[in-house]
Amino acid sequence: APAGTPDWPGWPPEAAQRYRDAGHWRDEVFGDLPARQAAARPQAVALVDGDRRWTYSALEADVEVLHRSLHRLGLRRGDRVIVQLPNRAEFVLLWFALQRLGAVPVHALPGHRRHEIAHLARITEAVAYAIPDRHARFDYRPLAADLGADHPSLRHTIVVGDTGGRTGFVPYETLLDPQAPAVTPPGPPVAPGDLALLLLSGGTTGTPKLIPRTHQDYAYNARAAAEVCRLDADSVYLAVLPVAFNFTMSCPGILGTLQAGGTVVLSPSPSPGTALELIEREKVTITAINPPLVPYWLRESEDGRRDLSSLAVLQVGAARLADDLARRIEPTLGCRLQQVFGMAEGLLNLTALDDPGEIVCSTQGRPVSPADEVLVVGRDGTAVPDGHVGELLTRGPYTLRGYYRSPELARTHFTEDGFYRTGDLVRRLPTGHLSVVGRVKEQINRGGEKIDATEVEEHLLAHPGIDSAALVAAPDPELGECSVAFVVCAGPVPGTRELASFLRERGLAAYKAPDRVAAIGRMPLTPVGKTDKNALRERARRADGRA
Ligand code: J2J
Repeated sequence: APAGTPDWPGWPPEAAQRYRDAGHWRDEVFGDLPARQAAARPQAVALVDGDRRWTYSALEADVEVLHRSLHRLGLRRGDRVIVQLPNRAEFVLLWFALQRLGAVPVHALPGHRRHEIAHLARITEAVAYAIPDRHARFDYRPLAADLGADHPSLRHTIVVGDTGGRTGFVPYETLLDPQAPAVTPPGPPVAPGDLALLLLSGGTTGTPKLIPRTHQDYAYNARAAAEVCRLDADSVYLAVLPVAFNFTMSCPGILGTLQAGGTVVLSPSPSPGTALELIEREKVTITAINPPLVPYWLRESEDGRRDLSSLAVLQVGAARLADDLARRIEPTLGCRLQQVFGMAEGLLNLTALDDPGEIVCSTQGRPVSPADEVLVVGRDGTAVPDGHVGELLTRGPYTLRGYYRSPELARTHFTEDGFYRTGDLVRRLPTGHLSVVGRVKEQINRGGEKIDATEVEEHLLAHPGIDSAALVAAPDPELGECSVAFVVCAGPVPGTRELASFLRERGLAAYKAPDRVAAIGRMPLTPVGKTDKNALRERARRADGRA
């Protein structure tokens, strides 16, 4: 149903009809993709994780077995399942099995902790939670046990790896049981307009928002991106950033590659050593990273130890790439740079592979769909001329019309005629290319990781030594931006380490801890009495914000 459900608003019927007529939305659901490709190219390699490889026919076989086991476990169409898995094959296999069932994966990031996951469990009333045993020196099992106790809707914890002897946890391997009975009757078929997944938004309101994506809109997102990247059955995509991230998943990422019949290689870590070794070994043709990784990749490739000749395209996005850094990429890595300006909410901009070098190095690309509508507006809401800075508003065939279970956000985040207010300040060139110059939303973009200032401030205020707190972005040579907490304290001022452990104990993801803390006698206020964040940002920039 393109019109959505009580949980989320869909597209108006006339828009939906236009998207179908144009061939953007097709009669396709993700659960069918492995079978379709297994029929077309059974022996082609679909997925590589270390020494483990799946052909399309092996992928289909595992997905079908997992699908049956999940059904036997009691999972049903429409059920939400929080998936918090790192870059391992199990993520991809489980994801497609959930799709076949019509269940909805909720994409948590590996860095999320009790606070974030509990919020997801609360909003989505998820019935299951999939975790690794350990990853990046964190044990997810105690977290899952705590959550299960607090959220009765969470009936199953699926563990990839060792359950640690905890009863009630389902070991992932037991789901690969070939004896699991076929799902009969399969129930009403999953429809292209059904909810396919829930993505997390960077958030700007104190609580992370959930983004509903349907089969037809998300499949189009991946296909449109794959076309701009010219993916085909010979493409080999290396997943470096977390697989759950929209960028890695569908821009064109894992889904765009599998739709094209190519090969997805999973990098267990974003470290340039690991990734460049995989590029050489697996003859990777395209991969995607964020700006803070770029200098490391350049340095690592400069010694020429690795043969990177297969690499045709390096996508860089999620935060602003400095023009000067952009210019070094093609000469050093010998591949095309593609800038990517995307958002989990939808709109995706890419530079084209044949765009002039100056455009590729100084803009963040153009919308991938001819049906994407883009407005650049001034403070009064009216369009500004090309070349002038304004807020980017957008609507289109793969951009949400509202958040999941959050009707109260309709008035603040969308215009009356359905445009999503991105909160990004851009300049549009006559060619349609967009250059990102800043933002109006209260978000900190820490090298691609989004931090919601309000959310962190609420936690800082819970610290007994802090009377008032404000979190702002400051320029950072490595991350592009880092976070600075301005605090008003009657007594001793807590340092960054103390605050990091305070926030960790409150269950907050580590990347949200302030990079710097600065004591201040009194918060600067705007004429209407709100914290003057512009003044604080200026102060953080000038004084380096150090306490
Ligand atoms: C400046 N800011 C950018 C860029 C995103 C592909 C790529 C990235 C994301 C993503 C994504 C930027 N230059 N090149 O979902 O599919 C900032 C903007 C934007 C916000 C969205 C994808 N690329 N940004 O980063 O949902 O502020 O998605 O609104 O995490 O990141 O963040 P997120």
